[in-house]
Amino acid sequence: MSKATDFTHAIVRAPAASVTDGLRAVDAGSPDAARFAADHAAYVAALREAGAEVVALPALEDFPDSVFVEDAALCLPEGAVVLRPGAPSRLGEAAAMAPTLRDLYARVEAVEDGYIEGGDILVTESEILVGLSARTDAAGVASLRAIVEPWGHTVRQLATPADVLHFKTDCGLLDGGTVLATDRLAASGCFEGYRVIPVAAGEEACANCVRFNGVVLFPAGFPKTAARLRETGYALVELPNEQAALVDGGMSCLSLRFSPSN
Ligand code: CIR
Repeated sequence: MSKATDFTHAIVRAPAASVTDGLRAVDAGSPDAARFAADHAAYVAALREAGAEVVALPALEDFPDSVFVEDAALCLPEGAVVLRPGAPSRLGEAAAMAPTLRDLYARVEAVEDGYIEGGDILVTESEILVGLSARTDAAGVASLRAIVEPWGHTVRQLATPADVLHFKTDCGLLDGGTVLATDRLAASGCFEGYRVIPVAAGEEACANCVRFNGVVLFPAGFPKTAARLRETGYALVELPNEQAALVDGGMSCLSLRFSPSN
């Protein structure tokens, strides 16, 4: 059992029709809301297949990016933390998530200073890595640290590579001590002490994956890295991600994964 990859529950939120207005660094076209919904249904089915009891929240039309629930909260074994998304259009998503967390957890705290998005947080077996980014600042990291260190966690502040949305845009946890990562992130030395499996050249967009119990939820369309992971012994579930990718979303962004404490 690993507390970093074994979970009983997941929270997801249905994509809003307004997901077509989702934030993106480069405009390669807007996602198709119906196709996004179909992809999301496949993702939720994969979570259930992997053993998740899925808490499915309704769409929030006022928040185009609210399908990416990971950025609004951090769920740990000891409690949940309501985060403070650094994108102004996303800040309200955190308050919208808070009541669900209070239903599921005895202990819910909130980051009150700075900004921090869940996409910048990688929880491993031994520590919590947080990458500073355009969405996450040092005050946000300090506020998170003040909450979770009394719970027994160690927070290590790192840098997300320039022009990369989130720390986890470039990495994903494969097991408690192994990460899939891009070379540009691994080159920073942030994974010293971990086993690093590099994504194949040209397949950097698949680094964001999610280990949930026995399987790795992995974006379809990255055959070299998929083969590399299977050869290493991981069981992959390949899922369509083209629609989410148009608004810079990936596998981890679409869920909060946890085992509630109450
Ligand atoms: C955003 O720019 O905030 C969204 N369009 C994508 C969020 C992706 N979230 C994540 O990687 N955790």
